[in-house]
Amino acid sequence: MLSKFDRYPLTFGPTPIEKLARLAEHLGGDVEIYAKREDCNSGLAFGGNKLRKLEYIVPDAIKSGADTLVSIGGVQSNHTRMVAAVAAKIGFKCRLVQESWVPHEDAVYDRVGNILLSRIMGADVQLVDEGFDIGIRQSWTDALEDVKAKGGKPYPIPAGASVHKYGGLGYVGFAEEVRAQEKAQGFAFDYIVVCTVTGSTHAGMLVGFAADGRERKVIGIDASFTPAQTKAQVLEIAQRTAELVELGKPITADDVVLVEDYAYPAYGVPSAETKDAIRLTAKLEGMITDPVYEGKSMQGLIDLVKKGYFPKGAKILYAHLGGAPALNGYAYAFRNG
Ligand code: 5PA
Repeated sequence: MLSKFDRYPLTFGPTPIEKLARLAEHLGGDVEIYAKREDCNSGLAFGGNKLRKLEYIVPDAIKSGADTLVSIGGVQSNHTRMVAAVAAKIGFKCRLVQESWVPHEDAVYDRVGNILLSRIMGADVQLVDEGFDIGIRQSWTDALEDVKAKGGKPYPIPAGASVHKYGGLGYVGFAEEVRAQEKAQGFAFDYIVVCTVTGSTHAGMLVGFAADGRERKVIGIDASFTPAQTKAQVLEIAQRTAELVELGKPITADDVVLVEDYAYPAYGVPSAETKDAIRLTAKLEGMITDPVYEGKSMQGLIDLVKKGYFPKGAKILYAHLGGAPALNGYAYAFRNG
């Protein structure tokens, strides 16, 4: 579905699929759980889901004649860290707007983890005192104007690269890659569990898996705590991406499965249950998830398995999308493990 699009390789290649046997056993042994390790996909600044998306955006950035990638996220955004890494790799400058999306108080929150890495990679990091919103932001359009005013040529990359015209393509590729891995291993997955916020990861998967009728088997776990906006954005990106790749069948609102129960108490703030899910996965599997995204989707996966949401014998693929560097901003919560 993607052969007509330019791709600039930023990842190692297909990501491994790992069986989480001890976690599945701990949860009663009725289902099989696997993790697709998108968190280990690249040598660029610890990798993660944004690189698959950026692989289809970088050729357009280079073609445009721009010299500065301009993007936006929260203070501990993984996405902005990945944009900083990609800018370094392709020889662009990088301007990042980091808004106060998370009502989290920690003495070193704006000094460690993702933002630390972005600074080390040479990005021009600007802290802005605005709250959470996955839409287009004034601070970001101001930054684009500011780069121009200073004689630079900005290339705009929206939050999570999601509403970029090519933002959904990378995770169409994920679905194609999973299909090839399923063929090689001799079985297919019944469900794919994914963390959803700005929407293009989920949307891309939905389009990719729609090609073999599995669009409603992609179970999004909302971590935005603004699920109506996130769901609408997933649908909009999926429909646009379906047209781009000529899917040949319509994507409707009912195709977007988004579980809203685990994003509480706020975007970026882990609940006691999120922290328990992070500890459990770490202790049983040595697999690290974060308090903002993957900890919440892991909490959702664990709870849904416990509730019997998945039929006995189901094979579930958990997409591990990265994000561990943000843990440094939450050190106090884990001071006793
Ligand atoms: C992010 C996003 P989508 O935004 O494509 O829905 O992906 C959700 C997601 N897991 C899941 C991890 C580790 C993520 O980083 N992160 C954003 C960021 O600024 O880092 C875009 C919000």
